[in-house]
Amino acid sequence: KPRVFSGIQPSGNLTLGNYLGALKRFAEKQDEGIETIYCLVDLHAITLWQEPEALKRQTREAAAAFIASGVDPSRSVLFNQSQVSAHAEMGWLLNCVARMGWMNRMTQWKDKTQGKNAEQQSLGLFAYPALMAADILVYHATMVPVGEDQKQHVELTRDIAAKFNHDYKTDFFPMPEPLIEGTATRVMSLRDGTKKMSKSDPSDASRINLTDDADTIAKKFRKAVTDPAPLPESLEGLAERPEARNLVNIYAALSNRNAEAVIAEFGGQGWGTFKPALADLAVSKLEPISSEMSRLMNDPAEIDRILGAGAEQARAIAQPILEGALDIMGMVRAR
Ligand code: AQP
Repeated sequence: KPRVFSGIQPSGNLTLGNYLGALKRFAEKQDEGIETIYCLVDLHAITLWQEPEALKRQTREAAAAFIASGVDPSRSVLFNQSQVSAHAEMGWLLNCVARMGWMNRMTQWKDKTQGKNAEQQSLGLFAYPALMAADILVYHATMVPVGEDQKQHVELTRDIAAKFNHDYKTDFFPMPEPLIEGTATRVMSLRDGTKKMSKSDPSDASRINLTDDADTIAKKFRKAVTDPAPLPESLEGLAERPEARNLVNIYAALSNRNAEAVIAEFGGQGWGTFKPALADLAVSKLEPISSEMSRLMNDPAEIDRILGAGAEQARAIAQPILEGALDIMGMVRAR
């Protein structure tokens, strides 16, 4: 039976990249009637230091963003990772299956340690992909909707599952598939079309935050770095123009069309026409989300209640799978 699992780190402001690459698609998967489990991965967030009060606020805000984007806690399981201890326990088991060399090859590890002394990074940051594998495998999830940047981690999850199955001569773990679909699988920075839009980018102008107001959204798109040429008449004309391609893809994803249809409408027009149209579209899609988020944030106790109830549902699925893995690995249990 197909089962979807995915997560987001509550490590700061969620961005338009997180919305188009993840949240919007999470709601779509739920609406297709597939069993969906979504997690705020707070144990991943602390691989880089988080101010404790800020982490709590960000976790509630991310939960509000899920709900405001259409994830319905009565149809999807929605919770924060640290409330379901099976994640950390399965994480340990898989730390003992995964190899250091595999972790060393992860591009996210390389990116996050670039220009820094890797010796000074937390052990958790290095082991992050094994915990992510545990997040997925502890539900026997088969489908993992993610942005392009997470593809390598889902492939590693398959390698870890395959090694476990091989080492213990079992078919216990099903192989999860990354689902990377749509026109916005990699939304780029508004300041540099070769860099991913990221919530941890030091420049706020590089991203649209889900909490930005209409004026800020319009200003950020107006100031987005582009070349001066008008939009091309055909899709091929975007090939060597990463900034233009990014803005066209964002327009396409927000309007549920493909890039071709956007070029058919705007080809030959200048940025003076396209950027305001993009800003208007983004505001019309994001404004209802940000106002629903602020409404939900007025009642943090209700958000905590929703996450607690989701954690209970998650535990009921994860615990027997964790027990199964422990048994296969030879851990004695009371009968
Ligand atoms: N720019 C993006 N375009 C498309 N999808 C994206 N995602 C993130 N950025 C983009 C997708 O959002 C989900 C959650 O990501 P995450 O928060 O777990 O971590 P991340 O991928 O490391 O995201 P950020 O925003 O770049 O966070 P920081 O700056 O903290 O590292 C994933 O499915 C991801 O693909």
